Amino acid sequence: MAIERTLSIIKPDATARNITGKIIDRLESAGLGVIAQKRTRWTKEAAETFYAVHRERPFFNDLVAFMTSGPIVLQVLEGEDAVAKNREVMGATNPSEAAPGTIRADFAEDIERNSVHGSDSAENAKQEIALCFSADEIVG
Ligand code: 3AN
Repeated sequence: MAIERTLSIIKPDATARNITGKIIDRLESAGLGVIAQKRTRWTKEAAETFYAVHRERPFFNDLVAFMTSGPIVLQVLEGEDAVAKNREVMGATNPSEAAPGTIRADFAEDIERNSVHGSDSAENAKQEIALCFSADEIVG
């Protein structure tokens, strides 16, 4: 297994409920290390750029509105098989389909307000990390 990096976002539904620590605990307990982290609030432009791949989807405008509705926590996670490991710990996009014990099964409110994002491939992880962090903000 390779040491990988992946982008993680704690979404506005989770920051609003003050559960960022609980979510980070799940990630760290699974062997993922936080090597970059910042709390911020996205502009509409930043959210649209990040989710550009979903531009044609019917939920795009709602997703952008939600992701700009409050603070988020951007993180780079590092560890063995970090991309797949993070998605395993997150659980399925729709919390009603998420495996028991996953972040989304335990904390997500619905398919949109689903508490966390995780890159879905190593290639997308590289792009998303570059979009959200400068090299000097990542300290491994
Ligand atoms: P994931 O975050 O599990 O990789 P994606 O990349 O398919 O899921 O979707 C990106 C985000 O768009 C999701 N995290 C969720 O917030 C939102 N989303 C996805 N599908 C839907 C849907 N059918 N209705 C509303 N929001 C959705």
